[in-house]
Amino acid sequence: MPPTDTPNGVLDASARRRLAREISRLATASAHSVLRAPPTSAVPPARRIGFTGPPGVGKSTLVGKLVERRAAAGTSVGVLAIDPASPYSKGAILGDRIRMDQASADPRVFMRSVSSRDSQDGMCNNVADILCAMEVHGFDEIVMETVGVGQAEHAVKALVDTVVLLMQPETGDAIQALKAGILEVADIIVVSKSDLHGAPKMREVLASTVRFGAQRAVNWTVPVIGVSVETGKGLDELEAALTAHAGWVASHRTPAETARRRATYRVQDLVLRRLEDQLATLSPDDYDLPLPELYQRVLTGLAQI
Ligand SMILES: Nc1nc2c(ncn2[C@@H]2O[C@H](COP(=O)(O)OP(=O)(O)O)[C@@H](O)[C@H]2O)c(=O)[nH]1
Ligand SMILES: [Mg+2]
Repeated sequence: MPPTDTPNGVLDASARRRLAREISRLATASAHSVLRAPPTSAVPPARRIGFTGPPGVGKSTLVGKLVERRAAAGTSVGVLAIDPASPYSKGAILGDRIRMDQASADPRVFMRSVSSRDSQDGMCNNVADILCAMEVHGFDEIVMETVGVGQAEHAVKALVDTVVLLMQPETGDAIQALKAGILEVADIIVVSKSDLHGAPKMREVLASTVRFGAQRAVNWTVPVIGVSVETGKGLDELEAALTAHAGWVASHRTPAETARRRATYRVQDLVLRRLEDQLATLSPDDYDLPLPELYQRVLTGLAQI
């Protein structure tokens, strides 16, 4: 629900409660119900930053630290953390809340974590709408944390302005990431836990991969930054890279392009979810139909909104 005062990202207790409830509602709402009343985005929109990477790589810890620093500098920040679906997800949510607690005591910071439930792409339902619902509150920045599981990266890429990918030293993650093409979505790469042994080596591997890989964006070379939240190493460098990338976005992407990219993701997400629902209504007998007929049946069902 939009706030009544001029929104500046500083929410009182009741606005916080309302936004938290709205996020929970959207995270589990059907495609159908969202279509009836889609939240609209604010003008001017918030700067959106996504943090992604494997579970345990240090995303929540880094986001907590960064948000604390930015809030101290006067920036209002809304954080959405999307947890992986797992039997332990309750623990994971609690873990995120506790680690981000220090930052969330600041009135300029709003944080919420939601479960990714059973979604294939590691996202919750209606993530595009949740971001819009947050945006109307006037945050300067919106930060989204997602677990890197294949498709999620592409959702993040479509929905935020800057993607920060985290990798930690001494794991097979880098190799896996190279295979899966995950590095391709990153605007900034962070080697997390750089107080640990093996961080310089990991940085070197990633930096040379970036250097010798195909350059994806004109005038932007993906920086690889060693960061440790334990020691504070690399945090200034990361903030400088975020500022530099904001400048790049401002001069290389038009608001219309950004809006189109987000709208494309949104409609694709809604249609895919409708399709899943539609497929679930088929009976075993339907699969005996010739393929063209089965195809037609599914299409007809999809059209019946
Ligand atoms: N040594 C070290 N450990 C860290 C650092 N950042 C995070 N961790 C630890 O890594 C673990 C996972 O962190 P978390 O932020 O929950 O990772 P997430 O699953 O990616 O959100 C926690 O036990 C953190 O304390 C760091 O800079 N150095
Ligand atoms: Mg986390």
